[in-house]
Amino acid sequence: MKNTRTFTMIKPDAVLNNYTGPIIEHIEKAGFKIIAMKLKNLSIEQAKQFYKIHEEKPFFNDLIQYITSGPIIAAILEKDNAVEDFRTLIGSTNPAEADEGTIRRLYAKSIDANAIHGSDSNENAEIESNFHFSQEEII
Ligand code: 3AN
Repeated sequence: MKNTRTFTMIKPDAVLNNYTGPIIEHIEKAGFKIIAMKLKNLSIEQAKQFYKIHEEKPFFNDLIQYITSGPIIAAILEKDNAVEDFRTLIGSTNPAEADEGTIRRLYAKSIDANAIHGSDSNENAEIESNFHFSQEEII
């Protein structure tokens, strides 16, 4: 994927707390264009595949249980320097360490329920986008 797209997922804690609207507004105000979006429940199998990179980690089972505990919103976003700028916008993995004004600082409760995901590289942005969307679903 070019340097102009990233993949995001608004996680179950944020969806269930009705933070979807404020988070999407925050993203759009930062200059990102939504080019694909859907609300869905992940199956256990899909969650394990999506987080395969973490399967050896001690928090893996909790992560799978959490991410399948309610609906997520998957989206593809477009902007120059999308991956890096979006990681800056969401803040550190641990919301307690996230900068003031970042999405995780504003809307996340804890490191394991941290409101939002953002791809960490152009390569992963492409893999994650293709995991959730077919070509026809992308504007
Ligand atoms: P990020 O989402 O900031 O890229 P990753 O990719 O390292 O963070 O981790 C993926 C997800 O795994 C995190 N969003 C978080 O939900 C969970 N996670 C990461 N590290 C921990 C940890 N030390 N304890 C519990 N959950 C964690």
